[in-house]
Amino acid sequence: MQWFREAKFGLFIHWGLYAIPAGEWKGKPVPGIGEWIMNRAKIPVGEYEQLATQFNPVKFNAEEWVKMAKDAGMKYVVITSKHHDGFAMYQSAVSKYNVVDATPFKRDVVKELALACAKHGLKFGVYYSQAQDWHEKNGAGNSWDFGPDPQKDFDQYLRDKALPQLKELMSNYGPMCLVWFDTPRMMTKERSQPFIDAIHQMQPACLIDGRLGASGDYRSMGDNVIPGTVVKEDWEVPATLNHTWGFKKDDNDWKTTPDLTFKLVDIVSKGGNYLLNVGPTAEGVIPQPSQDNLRGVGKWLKVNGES
Ligand code: JFZ
Repeated sequence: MQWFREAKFGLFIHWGLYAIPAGEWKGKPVPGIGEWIMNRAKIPVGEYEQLATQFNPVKFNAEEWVKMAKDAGMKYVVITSKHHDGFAMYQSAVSKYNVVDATPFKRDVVKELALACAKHGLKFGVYYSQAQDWHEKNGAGNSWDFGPDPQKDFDQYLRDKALPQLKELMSNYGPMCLVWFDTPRMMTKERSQPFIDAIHQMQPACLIDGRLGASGDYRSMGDNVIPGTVVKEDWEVPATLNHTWGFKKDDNDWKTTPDLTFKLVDIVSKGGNYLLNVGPTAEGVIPQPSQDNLRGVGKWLKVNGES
């Protein structure tokens, strides 16, 4: 826990195929958060999958993202290695539905970021949606293609995709500081245990967040929720800069730099960590207002001697 307690401030990155529609499907705005568009618009797998053939973020530069995080005073970076849509942002032998094998881009995003973090001295971790996988017939969440969850062979999905993919992430990307699991639908303690065992065995120093389905190494607060008082256990607040996590072109309601700075100080004073999110575009660019905000917080930290 040592590094986590000292880190205090991290960069969350929600990036995937959903950055292409960016909140709009067939010319119509889809309500809700950007990375949920497949679910909110009930897009069939066969149609959504086609986005992969268009994914070509030529402006992606891992080192620039990491340098920005450093300028902000952040100490760790967590990227969506697979969100609920089931698309892996790294090369996976378990499923061809990944950024290297299914896109014209053909580059391993997780690898490039892991290397850039190592080079610039930041900790690196991954978000992995262990339960919801809208691409798989037995994954949780996709009822529009595959029917209700209770009728699925959820254990088949866990055994054949989620757990093997987690092991790939633990094997191929150097030291992981944490795995950020999420929305533990249908995850019992028994179903969570193989994930815990694999992480403990393969990377004993890797932390597990609070949303796996069994108690983790620290508590993940509700999104953007800051507790009123000091909390005894270790905790983290995941938060957006606007309202969405994944890029949405019409979400321009940005928090201000003073507000973000105040929230950071508030959280840190109560013993927590602030994991602030950016949603890069389909071209691989972090929206300018996000960059300006994060660098603005970093400037305050510098002036006030905390960074
Ligand atoms: C989840 C995801 O569904 C979402 O897309 C995003 O990745 C976010 C960081 O996590 O959404 C949640 C999960 C938990 C809570 C709220 C939103 N919660 O506990 O308040």
